[in-house]
Amino acid sequence: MTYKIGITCYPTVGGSGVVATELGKALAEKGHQVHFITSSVPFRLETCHSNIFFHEVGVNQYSVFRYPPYDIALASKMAEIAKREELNLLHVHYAIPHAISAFLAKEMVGSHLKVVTTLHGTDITVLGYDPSLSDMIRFGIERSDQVTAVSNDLVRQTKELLDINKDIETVYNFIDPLEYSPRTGTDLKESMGIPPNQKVIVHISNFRKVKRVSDVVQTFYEIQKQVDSVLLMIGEGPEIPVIRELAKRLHIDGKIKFLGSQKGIADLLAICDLKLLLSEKESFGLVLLEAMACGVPVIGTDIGGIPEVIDHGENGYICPLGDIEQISRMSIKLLSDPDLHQRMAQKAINKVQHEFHQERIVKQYEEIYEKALCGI
Ligand code: GMT
Repeated sequence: MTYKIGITCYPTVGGSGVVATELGKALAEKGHQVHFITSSVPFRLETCHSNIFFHEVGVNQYSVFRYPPYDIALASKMAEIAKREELNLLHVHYAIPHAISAFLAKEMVGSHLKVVTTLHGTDITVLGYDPSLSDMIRFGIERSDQVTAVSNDLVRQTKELLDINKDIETVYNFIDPLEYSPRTGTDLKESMGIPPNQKVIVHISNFRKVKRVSDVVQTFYEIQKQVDSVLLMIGEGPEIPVIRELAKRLHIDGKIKFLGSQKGIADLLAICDLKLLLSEKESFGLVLLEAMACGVPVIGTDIGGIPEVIDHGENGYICPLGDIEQISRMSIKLLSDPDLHQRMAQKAINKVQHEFHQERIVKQYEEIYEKALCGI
């Protein structure tokens, strides 16, 4: 059975946009007709596909509007596309405002149009605490036909924080195995001026406060005292100047390469030996999967969905939030023992291929669509 599906997400850089876009691409490959309804072309939607359509949401800038009404324009576009293209369902990623706009569109089109909402994290773990939004988030979730969240921990937090009884199914993040897999034979390390024996540690994020990037720098400060290493910082965000300043104060700025946003992440991961994600909020941690799929062991904090991704001592380590001493100790142990590193790298690859494989997760979403359409 194939469906006509409208997908709405934040189209700029970010895990939720990546998951939504990769899902759309995979669904199209399986014969579904996919209509992206977003403010601009999702950044991962690089290739043309006969089953993929893009509908831009334009907002009227009329001068009486102090704030252009994006949510209404989105609802209106969703309803227009749903009617014209005879969509079966809208799958929205991120509760605010997408679930609310989808609810409005459904009211306009009729109850045969189903709404599936996927919660990605900060729509609950940050916005859920905002009294001006929490009732609206609850409403959007309760009025969706099916709701998913990207980890068991996010399901738990959503139910507790918003006092919701509705079933929320965990559907983990996934990666495209063709894009993320171990690679050898690149001369990238050499071309970046990194000596062959120097270890490469990497951090990838949007450099917001929740990512605690200063903990990454503090950890690297300890590591480089004992292991000849370099730190790659990939991504852009408001904390970059703070991090640069910290690196300077610690006299390790010469050992840190700030690469900004990058497209060929798999090529960069191929030269990395360890990935650090030391966030204080992280509903899943898509970047962990990307690293693991490329055979890079990971160290993450014991918060959110991270313990559902990393098996402590098997394919990486889980350390207490902010415990620089323990994180550094584990990093040095991993970087100094080639056999341990090799074992963990292989287990990381296996875990991603078994539990977070695109095929498995896309099938799970298709089953959820079926449930929504059957009114279960
Ligand atoms: O990590 C971010 O701040 C971006 C954010 C987003 O909304 O795009 O990512 C969230 O969704 C990803 C995909 O489901 C998850 O892998 C990230 O863990 C999650 N981020 C947070 O919970 C902070």
